[in-house]
Amino acid sequence: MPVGTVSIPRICQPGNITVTAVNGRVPGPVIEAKEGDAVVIHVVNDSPYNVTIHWHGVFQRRTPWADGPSMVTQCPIRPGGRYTYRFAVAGQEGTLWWHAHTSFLRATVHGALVIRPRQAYPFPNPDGERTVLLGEWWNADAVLLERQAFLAGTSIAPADAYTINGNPGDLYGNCHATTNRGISRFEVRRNSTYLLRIINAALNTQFFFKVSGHTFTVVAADASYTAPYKTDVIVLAPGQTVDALMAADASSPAAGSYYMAISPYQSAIPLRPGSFNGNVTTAIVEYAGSTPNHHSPPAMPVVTDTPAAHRFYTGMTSLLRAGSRSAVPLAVDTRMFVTIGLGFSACAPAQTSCNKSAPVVAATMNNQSFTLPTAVSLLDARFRNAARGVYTADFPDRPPVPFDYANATGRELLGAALASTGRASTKVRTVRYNATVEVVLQSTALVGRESHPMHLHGFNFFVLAQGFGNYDAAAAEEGFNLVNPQERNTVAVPTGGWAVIRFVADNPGMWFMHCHIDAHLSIGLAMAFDVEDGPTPDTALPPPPRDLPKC
Ligand SMILES: [Cu+2]
Repeated sequence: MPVGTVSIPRICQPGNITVTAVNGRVPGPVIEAKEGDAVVIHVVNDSPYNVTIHWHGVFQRRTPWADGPSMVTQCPIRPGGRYTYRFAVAGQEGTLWWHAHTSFLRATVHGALVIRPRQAYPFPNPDGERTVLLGEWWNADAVLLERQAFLAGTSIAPADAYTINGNPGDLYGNCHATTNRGISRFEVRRNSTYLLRIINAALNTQFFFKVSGHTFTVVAADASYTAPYKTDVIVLAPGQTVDALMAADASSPAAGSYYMAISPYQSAIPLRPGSFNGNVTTAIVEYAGSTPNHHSPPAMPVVTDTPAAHRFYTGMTSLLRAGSRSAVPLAVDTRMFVTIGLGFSACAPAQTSCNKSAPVVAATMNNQSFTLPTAVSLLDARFRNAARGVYTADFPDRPPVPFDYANATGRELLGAALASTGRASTKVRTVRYNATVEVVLQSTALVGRESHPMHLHGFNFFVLAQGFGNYDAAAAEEGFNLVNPQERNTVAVPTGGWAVIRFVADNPGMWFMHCHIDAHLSIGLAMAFDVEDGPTPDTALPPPPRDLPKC
């Protein structure tokens, strides 16, 4: 996979823009595999930036050096350098994706990773499949935008457009007459059923997804099969995927084509005007042999429709196959209660254009604002038993000061109760091999309520329960789904609420857990699990591959 510089037309503005992309295209190539395949990908960095590639959702069992997050499992591939990622996609089927895991590079460096089953799908075989990759586009180099925002201690501007398979569609703003990027088209045959593999590759935005005149049956999320779930709206947070069957059986025979559309779900409370792009992005579903004559676009939920998002996010359950039992581990070894959210901190010395007299926004988990090491990766430091000066193993199991998480706001409280909010540190939580880990993710309201899509590397987790307000263990445990909870790699924790996840730490390595909103990851909404070695040679951390990039 060559990563290089490419000139691409701006959206809604004349001229081209230079961005970094794989194979010269945004999105990049679809990687197709069968369950159990060994995957070998040579990444050649012809770009001016440091690059790593993360294989989002791949367990990386026995291959922790191939996971990809920069300075967590590897040093970046320098300009002119190369690295070969080798891993297996075993015990996983469905739609995943790959993306750069350095800075904001994933705005343009991403693509689908499709894993098909060896045998049959656990649902009627579709007549066709379509990959639908949702993105966010800036008419600027996102890496430079992120750099400027960091130096100034501000947030990056909203995207200039949302895209479906790289295109903004024909309703974008008032500029469709001048847009020099097109509209994506999906041809279908009447009375056929299609498997849509939908991926939210956007950096900072959750999406509502609809197709005019059609409904869906969701069959998988994050490459885990779900019980068939019927809906006319699909919701995806950054990092998430949904596989949905769509029957091409639109009732209006006069129409030959229908709009597919995405619109933003903005969970922030309060929602600041100007903090997001409200545009609807479209594509066309076209019936073969008919005259294109698209219906009006679907009625999208309003941008703040949290009930619609919550209905979808909580409506799915995992697919229990005949004769199989629930895989949810019942005995918990390690319990954590982790606050997630935004706070304030002082400008860091490296933020050279920051207003030193005003606080800047920082993000924390249990009051710790994560900062990446600079000299050596976490995994390398662990492998060499050389954590000193790189990370500490004291990520706390609770916040330092309990408070009214979902309601308390204001700087006085931040100052009084959270004196250390935003203090940058590199803390991991060490976990015994094979331990069952339960984490309550509790979102805070200090700066504003917001839904944070929390992503765990190296594992899927079961989502046992989700809710709004402060977590109440006694009440919540009554409602735990221990029978068929959805299994995911990214959960959108409800805005001003909580989610309970559980996973078995049976994969030794350093596994990043972080908000998949890049604007929050870059200011510290992250931590890592250090999963210890097991008792046998094949449950121990393997040595790094010879071509692992050096710092
Ligand atoms: Cu977040």
